[in-house]
Amino acid sequence: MTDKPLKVAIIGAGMGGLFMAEQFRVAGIDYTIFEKAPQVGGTWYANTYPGLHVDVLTRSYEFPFARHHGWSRRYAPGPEVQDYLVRVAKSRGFMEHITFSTEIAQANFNGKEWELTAKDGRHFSADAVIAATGFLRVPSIPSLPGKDTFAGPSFHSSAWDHSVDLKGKRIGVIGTGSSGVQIVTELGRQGHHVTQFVRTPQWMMIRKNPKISLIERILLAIPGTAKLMDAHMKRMRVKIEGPDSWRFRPGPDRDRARAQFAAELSQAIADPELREKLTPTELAGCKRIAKTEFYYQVAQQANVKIVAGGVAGIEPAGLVDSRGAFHPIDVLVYATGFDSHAYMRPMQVRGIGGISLEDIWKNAVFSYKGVAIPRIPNFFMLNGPFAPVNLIPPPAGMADQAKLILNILNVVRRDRVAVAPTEEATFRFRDEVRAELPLTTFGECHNWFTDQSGTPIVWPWNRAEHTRRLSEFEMDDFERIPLAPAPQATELELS
Ligand code: NA7
Repeated sequence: MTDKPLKVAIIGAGMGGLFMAEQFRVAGIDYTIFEKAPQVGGTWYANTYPGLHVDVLTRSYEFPFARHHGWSRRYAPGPEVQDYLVRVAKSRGFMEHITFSTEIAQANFNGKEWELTAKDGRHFSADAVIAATGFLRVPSIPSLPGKDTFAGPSFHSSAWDHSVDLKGKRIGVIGTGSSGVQIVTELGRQGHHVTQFVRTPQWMMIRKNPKISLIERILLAIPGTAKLMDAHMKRMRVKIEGPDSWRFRPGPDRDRARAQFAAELSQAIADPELREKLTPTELAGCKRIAKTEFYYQVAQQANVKIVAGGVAGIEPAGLVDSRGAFHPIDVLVYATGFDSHAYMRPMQVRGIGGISLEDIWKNAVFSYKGVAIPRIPNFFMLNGPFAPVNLIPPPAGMADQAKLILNILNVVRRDRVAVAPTEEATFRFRDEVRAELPLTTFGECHNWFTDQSGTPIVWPWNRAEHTRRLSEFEMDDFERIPLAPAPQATELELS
């Protein structure tokens, strides 16, 4: 035992990194956040596409320690969330703990502590590492035939190129996930010429996004009335969206949800051909449901074209669809989603005896309860494999994860040891997750919630189960590794 205070490195200053910063501030733990961007915000800093907004109730998206009463709409526009995160970081003193424009490329456990190497070669060290690197972060851009021949500007939805003037341009959007739906709706409403390539139509929930009035904002600032209003909002949400259970469990609620979406679609879309293009064949809940107020309206405008069946190839002046028809395009947007298996990668991580994360995750990604990995000691993740992404508002999920991480860090701090989950406990947990898959809605279809081995990579139970399982802290599930003296520093390879 030594009196040296514990020093923790948080990687990422998005919602997760800021959430952990608050936990460490309260617990009196010394921390530094390394952020590759020049600002906080993570996904809300990176994503700036037209139409970006939160698609869960924004009140449930706030940090519990920094309530905000000034949202302009029930589902707030993205820039408001970004402003909120900057304000929170400034007002709670997180900024002075952040090393900006620093991408950590390597994290090596040397038996005593973590050696971190930034992409530009700078070195740092820490007793423990929290990877708060975000879940849907690494863009997935399909290598479609002829992709590199496209003559105009092209970019991924999460890296919008604002230098491109869209006026008078024919914009192609590939993808119909939440990003594609928000982009097409906004560009279409602005009167741009948009062609959306819909490989798999998806179920959409029509819901209004009203302004929050000044009176409501004032009432939300009063804790007593805010509580009543939040409870009312929650009841309204369940009334509109149905109980949460249908999203992860087959049953009558799911059938009802699907019938409602189908009815909304046929009421909204007059043209039978367009209706057919937009009618999903998949079960409701197979994929994340896109929520929209105006998409169906916009899809029927003369300036918007919906192309069914996906993209067969790309040519300098446009895209060829799966039926062989050519569509002239000047600007191409890939709203094609993210590599949901990347987690903190491409960062290279090496644990006990130099074992690499790449080797550990060679066949499939996995974790202990979404937060830790065997043989990678004193290294924790927010929203790692098996963490909730679908049903539990991010701050609520992070609160459970942070609690477990702090429980483990207390042992690390008290006993000056390195702690990692045992393989036995981790695989027991993974097998429980795996056994749950056939009982879930998303387990019945193809989506990014599962891997090729048939294991979900997301939490398959409800919110109460998340809180319960992560509140249980069994030291038997962990191995304690005595800290060794640091070996001679060696030159670290940079990727
Ligand atoms: P998603 O939800 O993963 O959607 C990606 C979309 O891109 C989806 O419609 C895909 O169709 C489509 N896609 C991917 N590859 C291709 C190719 N090769 N050809 C045609 N279409 C393709 O990503 P989002 O960014 O919209 O949303 C991610 C999350 O971010 C969202 O849930 C929010 O939490 C925020 P497919 O269905 O695979 O046929």
